[in-house]
Amino acid sequence: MTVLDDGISLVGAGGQVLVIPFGAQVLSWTPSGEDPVLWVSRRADPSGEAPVRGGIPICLPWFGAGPDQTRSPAHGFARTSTWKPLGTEEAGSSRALVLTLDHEPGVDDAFPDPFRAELRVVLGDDLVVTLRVTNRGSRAFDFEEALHTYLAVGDVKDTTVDGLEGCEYLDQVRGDGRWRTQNGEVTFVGETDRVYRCDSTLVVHDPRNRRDIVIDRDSSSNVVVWNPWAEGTRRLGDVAPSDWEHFVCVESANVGQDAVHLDPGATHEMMLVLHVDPMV
Ligand code: TA6
Repeated sequence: MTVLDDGISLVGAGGQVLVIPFGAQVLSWTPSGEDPVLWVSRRADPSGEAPVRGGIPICLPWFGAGPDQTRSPAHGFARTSTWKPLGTEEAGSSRALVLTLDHEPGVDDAFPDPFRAELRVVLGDDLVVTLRVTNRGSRAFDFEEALHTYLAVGDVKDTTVDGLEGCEYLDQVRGDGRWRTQNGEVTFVGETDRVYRCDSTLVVHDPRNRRDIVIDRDSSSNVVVWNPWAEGTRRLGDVAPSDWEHFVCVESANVGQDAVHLDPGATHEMMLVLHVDPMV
């Protein structure tokens, strides 16, 4: 039995979702009559010793190596922690699942403050994923978060992302710390790793699959757009050589200068809504 065999499924009129308690990771979402929308690597590590490559990993309470660039594991410990499923709910044709993670004080030197994280996954006509973080301590803290969504696309070289026009971004591939402005839609012509500041609705156009993936967000100041291309894939042990062509990560996030400041007892809620439309 591996962490990948441990999934909880939600099945409803809107389709099917699979969530694993390891990382509270949504591993698949297949709307009725559609192909799967989320990409999972065929080389994903099932051992529970490393993050699972694909689906919607949760980056929390820091992103990458954190604000000081020294923290490990990369993207925080939430994605390699086992969350507690609280059970499923049915409301009309919707199906929901809630999982929680309690982080106790002093367990991790890099993040000593206690918090409760709650992930709510709702399957209706759309997929709605809400991440709530509550400060259970007696002092304020800052945290970073991302829903590191791997979208399955026919070919990333033909894929475009609309909705980021005019938004400022940091180019992590150049790594020069300069803010640039997005001109037109985002296209993919090489390794791409950008942190945008924007709050608009996004549309990922996937002409090969003749569909658009619509991304709505609430309380997320950033969008991270990532594809490793061939070069970056060589640095990853869990992606087969040509599989980078078949996904793009478009992540709802609050990172860097947009990290969330949370007072004692306060809760922050970030929401992601995914929807698929046939391409017209
Ligand atoms: O979200 C983009 C990013 O932070 C990239 O810099 C890239 O490294 C990617 O995430 C994957 O990170 P991971 O720790 O899952 O290998």
